[in-house]
Order: sequence, then structure tokens, then C-alpha cells
Amino acid sequence: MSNLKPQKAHRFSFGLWCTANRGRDPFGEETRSRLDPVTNIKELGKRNVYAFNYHDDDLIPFGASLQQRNKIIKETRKVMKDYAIKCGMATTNLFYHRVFKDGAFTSHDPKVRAYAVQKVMRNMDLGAELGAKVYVFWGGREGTEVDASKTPEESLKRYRECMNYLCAYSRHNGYGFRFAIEPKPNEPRGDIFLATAGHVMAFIGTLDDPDMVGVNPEIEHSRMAGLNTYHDFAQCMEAGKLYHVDLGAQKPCRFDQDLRFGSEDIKETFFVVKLLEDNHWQGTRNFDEHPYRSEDDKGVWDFVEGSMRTYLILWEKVKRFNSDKKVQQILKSIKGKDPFLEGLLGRFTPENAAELKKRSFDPMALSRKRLPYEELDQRVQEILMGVA
Ligand code: GLT
Ligand code: MN
Ligand code: MN
Repeated sequence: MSNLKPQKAHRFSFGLWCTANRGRDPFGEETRSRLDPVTNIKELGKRNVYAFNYHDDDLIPFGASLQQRNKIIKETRKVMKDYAIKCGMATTNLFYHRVFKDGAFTSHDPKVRAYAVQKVMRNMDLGAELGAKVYVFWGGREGTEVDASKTPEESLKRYRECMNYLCAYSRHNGYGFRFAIEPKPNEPRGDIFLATAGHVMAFIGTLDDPDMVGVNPEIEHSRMAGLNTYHDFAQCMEAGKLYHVDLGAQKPCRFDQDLRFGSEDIKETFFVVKLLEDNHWQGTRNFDEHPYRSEDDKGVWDFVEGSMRTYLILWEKVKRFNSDKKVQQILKSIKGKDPFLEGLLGRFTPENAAELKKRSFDPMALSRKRLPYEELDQRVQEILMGVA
């Protein structure tokens, strides 16, 4: 297997909140010490991580003075330069403070909505200064437990109004951000609006500047909803809407586990890597996941290194799959070719339709075509298990 050492050119990135995650959960306290953002960025940079991502409050503590803020920004710029690490994505924490307990953009209270928009604009200024290319919107609190309290129609209107406002703000300032909305079906809310990549794509079509906005699908969130992550990512890509990705692992239909990339369902994850690499996808290979709560401070870096190593191994497996004679021969055998019919089907014209209606087909004969998927999938399994 070729070199599995991460390089800057691999464009890996991590959220600061992933490595700074202290293992707190709804039932238990922290198991790790605090990791300050500057050390965090430095440790990522040392491991050849290409970029870090941050929420406003990850970098500048909520309520910090202007003096504190300027000091942190100065230190951040220095560590970015010293360790050749970029800022890839910026986002806003619109979920932690109790002011957002019933939503930020979808709150009933115009003051809360205005405060949320102000918080985003302020952090956009900083993100642009740090060179972030993408701005993510994860509406963790935009949802309900009590459906009587809020209608989805009204909430989506408010959501849209805020997104349109912020798109215009970014354009007005020439920030050049691409916005990426991140779907999640639930948690922390009982139900979250824009639950899946499909919901987000439909919503984007209703915005004033749909080209500016794409999707940030997350492996864990798709699998929470019991969906096929590979299909989710692929449909976003096919629609030209894959603006950012969140990689990690998840057992289906549970709370957001944020497990280390590739630690669950290697096969589906393999196809996600294949999608990104075969299509030379331009974004960062971004991990959004947490170290196990049982890990100590040192183990956080095993988690970072493991995630990148698994990605590179799966990429090697993709190359193996693409050059495997047996796989390629099966793929060739299952694809039919009929230029005449393909021409008829390619475009509706009254003539094509008339011609198509005249043709006679033998469904029983067609159904006899061999589809050796047992052999194909076994081969994929053997490639992944390292015996092919
Ligand atoms: C939060 C959430 C993630 C989002 C982050 C961006 S924060 O941890 O679970 O999926 O991507 O706000
Ligand atoms: Mn995420
Ligand atoms: Mn998540």
C-alpha cells in the first residue's frame, strides 16, 4: 500500500469543536481537559491537516472583550502561518446559549432572530478575514417538540428571510462565501426543520440566490435517518450542490454518535470516498466527529490520525476497485448498449415517441440477462477485506 501519511495536498480538515470535544454527554461530565483553540490549530497543523473549521464561540469565547478578541485573532493568524494551516470553513453557534432554546432564525421573537443574524454577520467578518471559503449553517435549534407551538410553513419563511439577508450581506461585502446548509433529522430538537439533504435542496430552490447556497451533508446525520449516505452525497453532487462535507461514522437510526470516520459500515463509507475521489471533488475532506468519551487528552490525536489514515486506505481501495479486472469486466457485462434506442429515448419528439410505441419487446427474454451481483459484491468485499 502506498504512502498513508497525510499531506497538505490531501486537503483534510477538522472542526475545532471535534478535537476540543471534552466527552461531556447528557448523562455525564467531561472526561478530558480544555484544549485552547490556538494549541488545537497547532496540533492539527503539525499533523498535516490542511484546514481547521470553527464556530465563532470556538475561537472567541462568548462575551469576550474586544481586547481578548484581538489577542486571539493575532495568535490565530500566527499559528496558521507557522504551521501552514488554513481556515477552511466558518460557522455560527446558534444552538448553545439558552437564548436560542426555541430556535434562532425560526424563533417567534424578532429580537432573537435579529440577534442571530447579527451573530452570523459578525462572524462572517472574521471568517472572511481568516480566509474561510465556505460558511456552514447548521440549524440545530430550528425545530420543535410541540407541533402546536410553531408551523413549519411560518418557520421556513423566517428561515428563508434570514438566509436571503445573509446571502446579500456576504455579496455586499464581497466575501465570496459559498453557503452550505447542513441537514439533520433531530437532536437536539425533537424534530429539526430541513431534516435531510433532499429537504435542503428543495429549500435552496426557493431562495433569492440559489447558486450561492449548497448542502453540507453529514454521514452521521444521513445514517441517523436510516438513509444511504452514498446516495445522499451523490445526489447533492449531481445537482451541483455538494458545497461541503462532514465525514464521520454512525450506527443507523440512533442519536448522533459522531464516531471516527470508517469505524462503522466500511462499504458505504468506501463508496463515499469513491464518489469524492473519482469525481475530483474540489472541497476539503472534512471530518465532523468526536473522540470516544473513554479517550484521554492524548487519544484525541490518535482519533485525528486514524480518521485521515482510514480515508487514505479507502482511497487506495478505490484505486484497487477501479483497476480490478474482475470488477471492470462485470460492470461492462451488466451495461447494455443500443445506440438506436438510446437515441429514441434521449429526447422526446413526436416522431421518436411514435417510433418507440411501434417497437416490439420481449420482456421475458430481457429478464433473462444475467446480473452477477453476488460475484460483484463478493469481489468488493474481498478488496475491502484485503484479500483481493
Ligand atoms: C454540531 C453538529 C454538527 C455541525 C456543527 C456545525 S456543530 O456538533 O452536531 O453536525 O456540523 O455547527
Ligand atoms: Mn456536522
Ligand atoms: Mn453531527
